Amino acid sequence: MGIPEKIKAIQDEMAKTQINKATNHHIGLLKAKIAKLKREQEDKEIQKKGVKTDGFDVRRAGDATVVFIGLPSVGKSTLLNKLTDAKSAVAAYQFTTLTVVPGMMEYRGAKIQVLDLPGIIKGASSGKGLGKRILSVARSADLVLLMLDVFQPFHEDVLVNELGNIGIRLNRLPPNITIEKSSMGGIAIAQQVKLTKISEQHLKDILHIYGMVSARVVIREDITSEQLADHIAGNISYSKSLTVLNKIDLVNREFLEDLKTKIKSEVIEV
Ligand SMILES: Nc1nc2c(ncn2[C@@H]2O[C@H](COP(=O)(O)OP(=O)(O)OP(=O)(O)O)[C@@H](O)[C@H]2O)c(=O)[nH]1
Ligand SMILES: [Mg+2]
Repeated sequence: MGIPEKIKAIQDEMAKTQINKATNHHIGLLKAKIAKLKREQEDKEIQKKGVKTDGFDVRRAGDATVVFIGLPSVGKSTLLNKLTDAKSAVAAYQFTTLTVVPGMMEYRGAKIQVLDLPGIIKGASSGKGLGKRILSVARSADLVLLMLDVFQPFHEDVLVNELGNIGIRLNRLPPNITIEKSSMGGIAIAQQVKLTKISEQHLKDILHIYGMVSARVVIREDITSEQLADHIAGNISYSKSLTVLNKIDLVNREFLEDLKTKIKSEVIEV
């Protein structure tokens, strides 16, 4: 069985498992196994191509870099053109922008590089179209600007998920843990805080999935199993993000106020 089939088999098993307290542990391990397989697949792709599957080539400039991530036609290029000296093509149809378009914005003496990107769609992270390359640009950005259209305000989850799938975590810090492999002695855990989201056994099981049988683990934060798997798998980037709700000129105040009670996170109206 190849890696994609293995992933599929585990996903099928997850779909069949009811989520409750008793199965939490099991589901957590399955997720860790998937994370590990995905990483192996990524490594394989890199080996095959000989180069890292990096994003578009853009020379970083200025004091900080901001990238625009959003579905097609939400108005990314329009905003770039307003904020910077760039002239990125704007049109009423989808997928107008096909490559990275950089612009430079000056704000209180700071030069901020703004990168306009092609729109992404659900499934972008699994390599549909240019998806992966587009998303990868966000990896080294100082700020990811998630852009939503006022008539499609619930797409934030899609954007967060797609970025998450390629290992970009938004508005989160790396987990405060250290794992040092040792040659013998099993897994020794030093807990500086009480773990409430994961049991000690579960933690050991996840380490075993990654082939660690002897290690010294120091935990300084109440972590989840996902955070643990992230830490072991490595290659995760942690970026800051803001969410913009664009095209608010098309609706009235009442519509907007009602909408904002339904959106989970805070948004900046543009
Ligand atoms: N009413 C209104 N229309 C806007 C606004 N921003 C952009 N538009 C329009 O929305 C359409 C799409 O704008 P673009 O800036 O090309 O959108 P994009 O997100 O760059 O699209 P892709 O490059 O295809 O991903 C164009 O017809 C714009 O004129 C806005 O704030 N208000
Ligand atoms: Mg565009």
